[in-house]
Order: sequence, then C-alpha cells, then structure tokens
Amino acid sequence: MMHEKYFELKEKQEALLTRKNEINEEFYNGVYDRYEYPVITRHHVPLHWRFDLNKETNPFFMERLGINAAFNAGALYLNEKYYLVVRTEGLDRKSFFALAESDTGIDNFRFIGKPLTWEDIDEDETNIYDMRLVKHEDGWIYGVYCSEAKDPDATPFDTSSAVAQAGLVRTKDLKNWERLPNIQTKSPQQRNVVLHPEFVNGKYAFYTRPQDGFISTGSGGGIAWGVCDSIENPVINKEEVIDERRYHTVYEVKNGQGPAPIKTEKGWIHIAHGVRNTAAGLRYVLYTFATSLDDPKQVIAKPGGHFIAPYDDERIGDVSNVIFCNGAVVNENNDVFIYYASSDTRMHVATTTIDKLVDYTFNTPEDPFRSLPCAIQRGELIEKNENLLKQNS
Ligand code: M1P
Repeated sequence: MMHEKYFELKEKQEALLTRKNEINEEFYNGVYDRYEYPVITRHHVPLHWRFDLNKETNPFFMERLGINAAFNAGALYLNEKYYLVVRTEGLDRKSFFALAESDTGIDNFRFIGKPLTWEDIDEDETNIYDMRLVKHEDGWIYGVYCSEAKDPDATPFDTSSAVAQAGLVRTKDLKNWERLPNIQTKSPQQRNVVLHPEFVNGKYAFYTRPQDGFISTGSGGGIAWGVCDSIENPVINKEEVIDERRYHTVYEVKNGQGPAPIKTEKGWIHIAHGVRNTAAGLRYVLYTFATSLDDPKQVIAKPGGHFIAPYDDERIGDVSNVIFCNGAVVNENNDVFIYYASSDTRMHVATTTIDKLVDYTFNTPEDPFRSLPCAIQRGELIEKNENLLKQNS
C-alpha cells in the first residue's frame, strides 16, 4: 500500500521539476548568461530512488537511501535533447552516475531510468565520478571517469589515501554501457582524463593530468596530451604537458581539462578548471584556451584570468568556493550550454554562443603574469576608451 506522504512530496517535487528557469538579469559580463536557478540539485532525484514508498515497510515514510549532492555532470546533446550524466552522491559518500534529460537544456531536467551500471571489472574500485561524455567520430559515445581505490601502499593507520585512475565506458544509446579497461599511463595517478572527439593521425587522443599525489598533483600537474592505438586496450605511452600550472595565476596549484574541447572555425576551444590556494582553502575557477585545428596539442590563444568563478550562493556547499565543469554542449543553432557545478553540491548552466566563446577566447588579453604589466595593460584600455569618450562628448 502506497504511503500518502508520497503524493504530497511528489506534488512539491513536480513544481521544482517544471519550474521555468530565467536568465539572471543581475549578472552581466557580455560573455555568457547565468540563470536564476540551478538545473539539478539533490531534490531533483526521484522520490522512488530515495524512499521506500510502501506504508507497511516504511510507516514513517523515512528516506531510506538519501542523496547528498548532484554535481559534476558530463553532458551530451543528442536527437534534440540535452543529457547530463550526473555525479549523484549518496549519503554514504559513494557517487554513482545517473542520466537526466531536458528538452530545453536550461530547465525541466528529469532523472530517467535507473542509476547507470556496467560490468564490475575491478573490485578495488570504490568510488566513481566526474564523467566526460564524448561522441567520438568512431560512432561510439564514450564516458571517461575517475575510478578511485584505496591506496594499496597506505599504512594500516592511513584510511584515507587513495589512487585515482581513468575508467572508460562506452555506449550507443546511453542505456547499455560496455566497460573497457582503465586507461593506462605512466603516471601513478590520473584524474580529469578526457577523450578528444576526433582521431588524430589515426589514433585516439586524450587529455590527461599526470599526477603523483591524490589531492596534490605533486611533481606532475598540467593538462597533458597523449595518444593510443586501441580503445579496447588504451595504453598511452607518452604524456606531453600542453597547458602548465604557473605561479600567481588562477591555475597555480592545479588545473584540469573540463569537457572535450569544442570545435570552431578558429580552433578547438577548451574549458578547463584552475585551482589556487588561499587561507580559506582551495579555490576552483574555470578558464578557457584554444588549440590549433591542425595540431590540437598547440595552444594558440589563452585569455588571462577566470572565465567562470563562484558567484553569490554558488560559493557555498560541501566543498565551498569551487566551480567545476565536465560537461558542455553545442546545439544546431551554435548555442553553447556550459554545465558547471558549484561547491561540489549542485549543477548550473551558463549559456553563450560559439561566436561569443571564440571572441572571448581569442580577444581577451592574455595574462601578463606580473602586476605592473597588468596595470599598464589596463591603462592602455582606459586611454583608448577615454579617447573614444572625448570624441563622443
Ligand atoms: O573538490 C573539488 C574537485 O576536486 C577534484 O578535482 P581536481 O582533481 O582537479 O582537484 C575532483 O575530485 C572533483 O570531483 C572536485 O569537484
């Protein structure tokens, strides 16, 4: 027998799921629009994924398997629908992947089916998260995710050291998934590994992040490039860093490729995250750069500073002061939907166009890396504007 409380909560949830999202008019930077509401929160997760609806077995209508957060989603635009593969984290701290679908890309996302599963090929794999979805020119949709296990070399008293590796799955329909072997590199740890959508000289190409620590990247770090011959046996023998960490920038401590790069007439546009340290802990922001169409490992443009940073309520969450993006899509009108998570808690969207993204990435001044050259750079802008203002007065 169904618990009556279900119908009350269902009505409330339906109001949330059908709520229209609007552009946040308070915010303006000319580059992208932000929206009033997050696109996915833990409250979007279906009630029957969380509660036992049967009054006999759940008389108090308790949440039996609660959800802590819904964030860091991979994204795909397919058959005129916007899909997110959401990092959905249970109260037990384990993340799983869940598919959500929307007709608009900015609101009305609904979780569909059941949490995604596939063949369990690695019993040490404890946590899975941050999938990058890529429709590759070989015809498959790939998901590259972080596969995390307890560090086998940790001392018996160390119960938190972990090893991160790049897990790999593929599908044709977003329902049936095939687990492929983990992507092998020479680095002891890997996170933020992303498949390039096209073959490069006949090979599969990846963005990686060589690292020798789990939280800190240690002597590694930077966004690297590596290729492999076979996707069924993905071994990358060489990782070349193409976008380095650098002192006193927004990517000083760590960085990582976000979604797969977006192809434009002027180059591949990358959305990446950069991390700096502060007295209040790490701060994660997004930045962009472009690589060459002829040689996708050559960086050809890189604006200074951040592209998206935590704004307003986005600053607060389970891991505060974090913006992270592993999903972006382009529709047939060249509208770009950038799905980003705030503070490891919920998902938002920012929208722009290919033209704006290209203009931003190629025409925003580069970081001069030192304060006085930055002051001169701004002085030049002021002078140019003052001349124009005089002519117009
Ligand atoms: O907590 C912030 C982010 O930390 C990690 O990112 P990175 O490997 O670049 O430090 C990831 O665990 C990510 O999921 C998380 O959002």
